[in-house]
Amino acid sequence: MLTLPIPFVLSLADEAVMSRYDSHTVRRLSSMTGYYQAAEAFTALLTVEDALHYEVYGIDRPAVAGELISGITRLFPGKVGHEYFMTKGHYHAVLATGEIYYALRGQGMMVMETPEGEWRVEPFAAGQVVYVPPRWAHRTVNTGDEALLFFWVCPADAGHDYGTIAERGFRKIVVEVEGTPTILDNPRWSPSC
Ligand code: PAN
Ligand code: ZN
Repeated sequence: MLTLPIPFVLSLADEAVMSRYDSHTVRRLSSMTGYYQAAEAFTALLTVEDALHYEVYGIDRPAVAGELISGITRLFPGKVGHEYFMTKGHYHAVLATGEIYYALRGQGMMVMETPEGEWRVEPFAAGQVVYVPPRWAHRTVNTGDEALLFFWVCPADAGHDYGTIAERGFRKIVVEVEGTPTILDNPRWSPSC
């Protein structure tokens, strides 16, 4: 099936949005239940407000080989205990698919790992591009005090496997230690699934 070119404008103004998008996904704090280390701090935050945690604007395409999907994600700043706000993170359902991430505003890190046990945590501040190769699960972390905004592009048929990360987490977490973003072993990481 022939599909048509899609031009759109991605503004870098404070409330950056795309001039065209097909989907808008909203993740509130409550959707992050079980993801952070500090359960009590999480509950305390949630009691104050089930605030917007991150949002994704996407250009949707048919999930067939050759098509690409793209969009922007805005991840708000904050911490649960000492752990910085982050996205859920996922493997692609089709493991053999990669992705490009391009940071537009803010300060952060990308946490990545493979089923074989390789891991990397890369700086992800405005201007930084990270190529996520096939087989690498990926999560974005906001270590700054403004929203972290980034553009991403991946194969339309990649799909998302959230379950693996939801159950066992990533091997590494990013927490504030004496005012500095610091990479630590995840004490709750478990290989059992
Ligand atoms: C991105 C992410 C988006 C939201 O579009 O899906 O930033 O993060 P989570 O998927 O971790 O909730 C992507 O990697 N797509 O494949
Ligand atoms: Zn992805």
